[in-house]
Amino acid sequence: MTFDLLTIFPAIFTSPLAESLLKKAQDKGLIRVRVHNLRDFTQDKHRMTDDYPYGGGAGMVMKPEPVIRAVEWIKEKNPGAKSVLLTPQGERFHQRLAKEMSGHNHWILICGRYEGLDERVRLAVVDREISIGDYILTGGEVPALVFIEALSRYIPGVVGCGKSVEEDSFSQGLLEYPQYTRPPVFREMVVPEVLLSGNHAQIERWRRRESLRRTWQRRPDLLEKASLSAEDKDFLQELKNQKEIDGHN
Ligand code: J9Q
Repeated sequence: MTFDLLTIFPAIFTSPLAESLLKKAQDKGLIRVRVHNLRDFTQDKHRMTDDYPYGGGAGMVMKPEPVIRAVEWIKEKNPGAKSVLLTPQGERFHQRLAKEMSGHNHWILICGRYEGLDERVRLAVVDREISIGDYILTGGEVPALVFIEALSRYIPGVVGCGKSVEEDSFSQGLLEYPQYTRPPVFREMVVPEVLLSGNHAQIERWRRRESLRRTWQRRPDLLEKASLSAEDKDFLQELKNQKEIDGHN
């Protein structure tokens, strides 16, 4: 899978792409990430990528020509490439979208700045618009990294342990159960005995229940879409009944 990044701050990507999962995925040839400086697509003497907004107002707006020139240059050489604009106005990114979009193998990611992008860029060259959530950011660079990592994880061989992609909390639709490692007692806090028992059926049952408990406590909205067994539903009913009695937690 290829990602072509368009940004006015290429250095932001240096470390995130040079460490951990994304580095290994590149080293294995499973993904290819190319970072392009939008300034290199300007044609004026001062290599300007932004300008004052027509109609006035605070901040600067990204000029259309460098972005459009960059996207068209990449698309000419790669007719299958699709472009994504990272923007708070885009479709909300989530796990299902990451999986879906991992089915396409060439993405051009346009990192806009917060004040905005000339509207004609959208009309001319943008195929999709994606938001990673409702918060203020300075630019689309961090959202682009989120996009790259989330899609890359669906490429066979990128995630070390083959099973853990679809098993991971969001794919399952539930939050993760609590994890422990050595030592068995730390500052008087003990590891649940069942985890030391070696009884794998009991351990699986405990983990499932803790996932359900956490999800019910912290993200009850997720339970609506999760696929739940009769035993899961019984356990959730127990939790709710217990809450009626306790009046808390
Ligand atoms: C470019 N806040 O926010 C959420 N998803 C994308 C963004 C974003 C932002 C500012 C600039 C993208």
